[in-house]
Amino acid sequence: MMNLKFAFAGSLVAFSGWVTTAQADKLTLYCSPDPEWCELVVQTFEAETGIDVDMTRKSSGETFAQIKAESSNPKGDVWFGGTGDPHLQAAAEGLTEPYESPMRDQLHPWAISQAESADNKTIGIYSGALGYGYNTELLAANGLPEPSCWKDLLKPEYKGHIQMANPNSSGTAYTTLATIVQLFGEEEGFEFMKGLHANINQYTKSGSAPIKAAARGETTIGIVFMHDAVAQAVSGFPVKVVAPCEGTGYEIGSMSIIAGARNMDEAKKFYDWALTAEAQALALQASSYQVPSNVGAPTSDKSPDLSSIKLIDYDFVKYGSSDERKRLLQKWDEEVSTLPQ
Ligand code: S7P
Repeated sequence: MMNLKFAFAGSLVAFSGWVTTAQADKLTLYCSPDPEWCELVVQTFEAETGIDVDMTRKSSGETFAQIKAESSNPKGDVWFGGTGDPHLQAAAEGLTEPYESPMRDQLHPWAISQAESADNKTIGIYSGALGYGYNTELLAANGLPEPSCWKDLLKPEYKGHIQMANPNSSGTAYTTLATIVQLFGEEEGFEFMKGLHANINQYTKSGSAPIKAAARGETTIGIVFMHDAVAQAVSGFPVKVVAPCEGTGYEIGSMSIIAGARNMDEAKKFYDWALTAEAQALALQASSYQVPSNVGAPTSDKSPDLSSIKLIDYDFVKYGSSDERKRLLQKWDEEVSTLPQ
């Protein structure tokens, strides 16, 4: 007959082993691209690995703020997507963990240089150019001229017709601010932002919201990444995508492991998986038209062709640095957002 004492002890060992396994097989993911993409990534990763993912979708600036606020007791494991600047700031502030994935040799050089500029505490997962889009029907109904340049957006006839996100919460809008400063210089760039402010009807929290609103006729023009405008046009909305005539900035959408991640093994598993061509192909299935960083991942012929757009030499190191990002946001808060409209 079995010794009950040992049987009980044995089952305790088995039980505690099971608890350990169950706890280890999970991942807390902070996700900044569009919700449909985030959800598809989670479902596919869970199905392929059996790892349970607890995902929160927040814009890039908001996610940065959350990771910083939680830094003494980190709750997240991986930050997937969102514009590269706040990922670089997180790296500079020691909020993210260095990691060299075995998948690196499958990536475009721009994805690796993003990693190298941050001591491997982040990596590029996609790229896309900034621009804007407008609702062609609403533009015509209001008798407005077709804009094609950044400076067109300052014309008084567009008053109340333009939407962009708030650069504090949104990586897209911070990219807009940094792009304008790099294109026109800081003084003229801030004059531009003040003139633009006079025409803005709403600053949204999320970067892609303005073009979703334009698609549905709630605003005429939305300043967004061009791929976000393409997504609306492909869905059948009357949206025209504009690559501004003066040239424009771009993003290297990034991914980082959070320093002190509680589920480090799962975080690395997710990171390696997210760099595969198959995982990156999920973006297109979720109607996200960025250029993927894995050279073998498909790019849609509807994605903006970055080689045909006049791109500025966006200074990721400077505009992703902690001091510069804080300084520009504070200046925008004090000198632009407080102006009457
Ligand atoms: O998924 C589309 C996209 O534009 O969203 C990301 C962005 O960070 C999220 O929006 P926020 O501007 O609200 O932060 C981009 O990285 C991505 O291309």
